[in-house]
Amino acid sequence: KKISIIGVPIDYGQSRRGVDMGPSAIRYAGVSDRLEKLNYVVNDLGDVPVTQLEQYKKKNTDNLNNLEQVIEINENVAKTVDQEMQNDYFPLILGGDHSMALGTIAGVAKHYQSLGVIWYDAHGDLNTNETSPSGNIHGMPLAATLGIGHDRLINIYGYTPKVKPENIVVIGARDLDDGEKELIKKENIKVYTMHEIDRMGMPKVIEETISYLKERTDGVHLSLDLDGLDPSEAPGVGTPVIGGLSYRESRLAMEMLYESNIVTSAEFVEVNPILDEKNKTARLAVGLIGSLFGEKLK
Ligand code: DIR
Ligand code: MN
Ligand code: MN
Ligand code: MN
Repeated sequence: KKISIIGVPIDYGQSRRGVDMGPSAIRYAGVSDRLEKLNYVVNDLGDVPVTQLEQYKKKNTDNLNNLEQVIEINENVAKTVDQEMQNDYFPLILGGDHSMALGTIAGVAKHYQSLGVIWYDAHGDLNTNETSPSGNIHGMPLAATLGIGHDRLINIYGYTPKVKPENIVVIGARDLDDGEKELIKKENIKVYTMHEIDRMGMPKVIEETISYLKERTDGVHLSLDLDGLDPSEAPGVGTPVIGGLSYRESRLAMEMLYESNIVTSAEFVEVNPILDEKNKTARLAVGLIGSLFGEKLK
C-alpha cells in the first residue's frame, strides 16, 4: 500500500501563530520512518505552498478572518489530494489549522458516491460566518463540507455539498457553540460528546461508528484534531479544552479503525510546536498514525 504525505503549513484559520510549523514537527517526530517500518511505500510530497507573512495583518470579510489566504491555500490542498488519490496513494495530510479540511475533503469527496467523515475533535467546527463567535475559519470546515455557510467556503474546488449530514460522526466534542448545537439538532448529526464516551466507553463508541459508517458510506475520511485529546497529554494545540480523550483511548480507537479497514484518507491537524512541550504533541500524533496504519503492540 502506498501513502502520500502532504503538509499544509496553514495558520490563517485561527488566532495563534505557530501551527504552520505542525507538519515539520510531525515529520521531525518520525512519521515517515514509522510508516516505512510497517512496509508502506511512503511518498512525502512536502508542503502545499503557503505564503507566510511574518507580521501579517488580519483582514476580516463577512466575519471570516483571512478569507482570501484560506481559500487560495485550500484550492491547492484539494488539487494535490485529488491527484494523489487518482494515483492510488492514500492521502495522509498533516496540519496546520483545521481550516485545511475544507481542501482535503474537497479533494477526497469527489472520489466517492457517499463519503463518510469521522471528526475527532473537542469542537464541532460546525459554525458558519453567521454563528461564529470568532470569525476563525477553523471553526467552520465541517459545516462548509455539508454545504452550509459562506458561498466562498462551501464552493471550494468548484462543487457543493461534499458530504451528507448523516455520513458524519463527531467524536470527543466538549466545546460546542450555540449555533453548532442548533445545527447538530437540525441536521441530526451523530455526535459522541465526552458525556457519551465516558458512559459507553471508547470501544463501544468506535464499534458503533464503524457499523454506522459501513452501512452508508463507500469511503471514510478521518479528520483528527489533536485538541480532541486532553491537553495534559497534547498541550501543543491552539485551543485546548480540558476533559478530553486520553492517548490510550485514542490509540485504541485508531487500532480499531485499522482493523475495520474503513478509513480511506486521514489528516492530523492543529499541532502547534510553539505551544508544545518538547514536541510531545507531534510525537503523540505519530503514535496515533502508527496505530491507524496497523502497528501492533506484540
Ligand atoms: C470556536 C472554537 N468554536 C470557534 N473553535 C475551535 O471559534 O468557532 N475549533 N477551536 O477548533
Ligand atoms: Mn478542529
Ligand atoms: Mn478543535
Ligand atoms: Mn481548530
